[in-house]
Amino acid sequence: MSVRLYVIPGSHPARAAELMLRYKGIDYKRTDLPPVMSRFVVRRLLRFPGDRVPAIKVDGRKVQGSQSVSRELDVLRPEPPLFPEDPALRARVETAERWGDDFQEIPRKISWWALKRRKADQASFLEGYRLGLPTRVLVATSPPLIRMAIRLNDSTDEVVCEQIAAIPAALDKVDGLIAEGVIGGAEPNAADFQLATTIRLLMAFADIEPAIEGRPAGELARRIAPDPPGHIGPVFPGDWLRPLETESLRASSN
Ligand SMILES: N[C@@H](CCC(=O)N[C@@H](CS)C(=O)NCC(=O)O)C(=O)O
Repeated sequence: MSVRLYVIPGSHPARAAELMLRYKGIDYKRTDLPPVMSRFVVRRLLRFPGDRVPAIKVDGRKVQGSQSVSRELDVLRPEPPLFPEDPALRARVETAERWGDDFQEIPRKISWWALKRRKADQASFLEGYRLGLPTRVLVATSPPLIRMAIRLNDSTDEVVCEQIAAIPAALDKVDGLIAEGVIGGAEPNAADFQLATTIRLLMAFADIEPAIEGRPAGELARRIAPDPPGHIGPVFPGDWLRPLETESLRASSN
C-alpha cells in the first residue's frame, strides 16, 4: 500500500491526519505545500475535489479532509480503531469530531493575523517542513502570501477579537467531553486527534497558553500532540484578551 499525505506547515487538521497515520502504524510519505498556493496545487494540479489539506492518496485514490481521513484509515487498517464499536459511543465521538471542524476555525483565523505581526515567529512553524527554499527566504517573501491568507480566512480585527472571545466556551466544551469520557481515554479516538491538534495550535500563542495550561484540555493536547507546531509571542491587544484573563486565573487556581 502506498500512502501520500499532503500538508501545509502548521495546519492542525493536517497534523491530526499525520498523527492518526502514525497511530495506525501506516507507512506514508509526506508532501509539504506552501499555504495559499496549496489551494491551486491540491485542486488544479493534484486534482482533488476540494482545495484544502489534509489530503491523502492511497494507491492513487484521493481522500480529502480530516474527517474523511479518519474513516479511511479505519478501513485501511482497523486496529487500533479510531471509532468505538458501540453505535451510541461512536455517534458521540462523531459528533465531537464534527464540532472539532468548527473549533478549527479559531486558531486558523487568528494565526494569520498574528503571523503578519510576528514575522520572526513564522520560522518556528516551518521547522521540519521542506518547501524547497531556505526558511529565511520563505519568511522574507511571506508578506503577499500572508495578506492573501488573511483575506481568504477573513482574519479581520473584528473577527479575530470575536474568535478569541469564543475560546473559553470552546475549552469548557472540550473539558466537558473529557469528563464525559467521549475523548481523553487511554486509547485515543478520531475526536481526540481532531480536538487535541486544535488546542495544541492555540497553545502556541503566548497570549493564550496560560488560559489552557492546567486544564484537562491542555493535558490532552500535550499527550496526543507532543510537539508544538510553532510559537507566537505576545501580539493581541490587551482588551481582546480580557475574556481569557479570568480563564487563566481559574486554570491556575485548579
Ligand atoms: N475542516 C477541514 C479543514 C481544511 C482546511 O481548511 N485546511 C487548511 C489548513 S488548516 C488549508 O488547506 N488551507 C489552505 C490555505 O489556507 O491556503 C479538515 O478538517 O480537513
